[in-house]
Amino acid sequence: METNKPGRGFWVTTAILALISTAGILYFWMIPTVEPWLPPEGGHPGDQVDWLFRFMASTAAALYTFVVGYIVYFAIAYRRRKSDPPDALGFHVHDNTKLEVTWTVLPTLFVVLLSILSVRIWYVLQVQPNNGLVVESIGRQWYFTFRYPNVNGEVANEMHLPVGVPVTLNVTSQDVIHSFWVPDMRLKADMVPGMINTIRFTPTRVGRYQIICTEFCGTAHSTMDKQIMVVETQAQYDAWYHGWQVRNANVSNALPTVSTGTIDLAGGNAAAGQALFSQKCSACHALGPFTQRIVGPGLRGVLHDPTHPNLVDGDPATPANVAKILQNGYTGSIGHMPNQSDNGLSNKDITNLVAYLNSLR
Ligand code: HEC
Ligand SMILES: [Cu+2]
Repeated sequence: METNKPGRGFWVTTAILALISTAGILYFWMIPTVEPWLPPEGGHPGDQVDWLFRFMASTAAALYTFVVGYIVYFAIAYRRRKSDPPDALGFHVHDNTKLEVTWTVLPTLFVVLLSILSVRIWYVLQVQPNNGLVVESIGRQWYFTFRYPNVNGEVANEMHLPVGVPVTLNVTSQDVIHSFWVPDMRLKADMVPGMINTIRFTPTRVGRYQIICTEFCGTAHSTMDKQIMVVETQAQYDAWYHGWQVRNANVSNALPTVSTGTIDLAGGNAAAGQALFSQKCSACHALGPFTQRIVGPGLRGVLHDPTHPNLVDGDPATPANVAKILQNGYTGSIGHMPNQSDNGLSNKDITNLVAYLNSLR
């Protein structure tokens, strides 16, 4: 006669599943020590994020093993046998209050526990009051810039931070939605135009960590992984920081103006233009011939190449017409050249950039 008492097969299966799930728990618990795909944490609360990941992954591995394991075991153990009559009925169980309460209450408690553990880390990341160093990062198509207290303008390319100092990072975007991701720090924040998102962390390990944009943001999105977060000693950081204070001493902090009139090209400073170029244009423009593309055309011969008599908008290649493109932007067959405001340029910046482009041969 059939019975609902678990037999020997059930207990053997349970023992095997217990072994497999223990292996699963150990595997996930030892990440990232045993797994090269997860880099070691570079900071706090990245360590806590990893702890939570290990906890969730290992408990999920154990649960998954038992759920799938029992489904397979029961499907085999209680299959219809050749000897069974065609109208055979399985063993039916109705209403087991104790069991039903257990399988409702235990998962509920577990989910509540997960929420509590997650909220604690979320609090560290997003809610704690500002302290330490406040840095801003601005996402642009297709690079990041950074602003530091008491440094004029923006800092390009690398973001430096002193090790062990808490950082409040405010991120936003100039154009479309980007997302600021530093895998080593377990940090991620969406960069949304017109909105500031804040994350807080403390880098604890000296090193160079890749900054990646993880929100598809246009044709050159895939190139938005070249910039580095440099975590270094306080002395090294101070030297770098003072370097930018000096370098940007004459940069204006005023918001870029959207000008409508003609820009006065007299007195342009090619050296200042060159510095601006590497900061604001080199993500899209190489200093090679017109045919050398990044996003836009190469600009070395833009004003002095006999084979390039006209600009992309059809106007003759003169300084005034280059200034007009910098002012208004231009969208043509190659792509989209942002206008003055989107590139964050003052009139003076344009004057200097044109002087620089004019100096290229
Ligand atoms: C987001 C990418 C991007 C950025 C940033 C950018 N440009 Fe462009 N630029 C373009 C594209 C694309 C074109 C070509 C547009 C077309 O014709 O389709 C272009 C065209 C130009 C041209 C016309 C070139 C020619 O041969 O006619 C000049 C000059 C220029 N850009 C200068 C600059 C300068 C200076 C900066 C920095 C302030 C800059 N651009 C920033 C994408 C960019
Ligand atoms: Cu992006």
